[in-house]
Amino acid sequence: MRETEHEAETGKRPLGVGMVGYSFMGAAHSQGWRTVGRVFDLPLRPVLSAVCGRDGAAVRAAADRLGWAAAETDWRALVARDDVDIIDICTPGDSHAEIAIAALDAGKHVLCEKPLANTVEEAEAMAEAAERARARGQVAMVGFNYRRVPALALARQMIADGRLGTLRHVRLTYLQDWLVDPGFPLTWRLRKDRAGSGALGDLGAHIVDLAQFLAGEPVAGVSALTETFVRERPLLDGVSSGLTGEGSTATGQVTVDDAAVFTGRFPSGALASFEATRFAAGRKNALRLELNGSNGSLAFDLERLNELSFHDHTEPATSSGFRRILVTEPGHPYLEAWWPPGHGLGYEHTFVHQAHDLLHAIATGEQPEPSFAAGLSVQRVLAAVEESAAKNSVYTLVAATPVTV
Ligand code: SOE
Repeated sequence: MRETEHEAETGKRPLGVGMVGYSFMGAAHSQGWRTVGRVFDLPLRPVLSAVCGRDGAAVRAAADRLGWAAAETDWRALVARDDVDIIDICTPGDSHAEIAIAALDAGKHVLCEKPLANTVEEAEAMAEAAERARARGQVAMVGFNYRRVPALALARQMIADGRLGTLRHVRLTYLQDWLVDPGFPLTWRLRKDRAGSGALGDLGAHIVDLAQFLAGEPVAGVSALTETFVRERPLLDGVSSGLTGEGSTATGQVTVDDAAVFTGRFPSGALASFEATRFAAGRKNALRLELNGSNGSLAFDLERLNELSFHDHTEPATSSGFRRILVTEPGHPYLEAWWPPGHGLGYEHTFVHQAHDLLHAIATGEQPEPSFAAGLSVQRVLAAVEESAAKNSVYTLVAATPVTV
């Protein structure tokens, strides 16, 4: 992207961003790109060059609403633009691999929403393309934004510093309830051909990535159960979903999981448990975790994301217990750029931090995390969960006992 006089004076090199997709994640990423330069002092200034979507009128309206200078209806034209240096992929998983590999091969940096892909094979091809691009000085990152909650970045630092001692338990749940109503229509997230999987890839991907991020090691093995509670749902509009004729009121098959429950083991011997569901009535976006070690425990609840609970087991039992760390000090991750202590951040700030970390990596030539290789590692855990659940092999039936419990 060409530099203006002003940019030459401020020393902030402009970097053009091109975003594919403009729904929930597109809006969240746009917030990150618009805000990052106003909060963090970086040698690069992101320019929202163009946003892309198939529906011309809708994407032009989105460009206006979200602050993008132009609109494209073909992602290939977006990748070809000279004023785009970063391709930001905010589409359903079935298009991640094609767009990311083309963008990397065209010399662009890439940010790709999670999960990295719909299959391990796609994720492997993406990781290989990212490796090739790395040699050319390009970076690629996956949008596991919860790593950038300051409280969770602090948790990782504390664990790495040994504050928990040897990890024994890694326990995460991610609970939502937007599918409890059987009348909720068959959207793309409920179709395997579009989303790859259901709660497992959407919510489970986050907690698998966080487990590995916090533990500092990959999950080595899993045993799993998955379930689809509501197997048939009304079609949004037959034509738009491509499944039936104009204005159909027919139903369609749900082809993904509604919930996944699985255990895991780390190479260090620590045990993990995971639960991802869209049927936890009353839970809106409840990502919760607790890690227990030989010297203490950490606990976190996304619905109270400025807080981290810490128990130091090395303290005398008569005065120890979980205490709340309010993660708003300038010495906490990312917080120096924001408000004075106690003023708190929210969900959207994780996308500002994500934009910061990507731009910082481009400016310094470092590899940002999570890399596509980290995204592939998560994809392999998701595939193992699906394989274990399909085999049902590790699920041992308990002999029936004629008793009222
Ligand atoms: C699912 O509804 C969802 O939007 C996920 O796709 C996001 O990754 C998560 O951050 C919020 O919930």
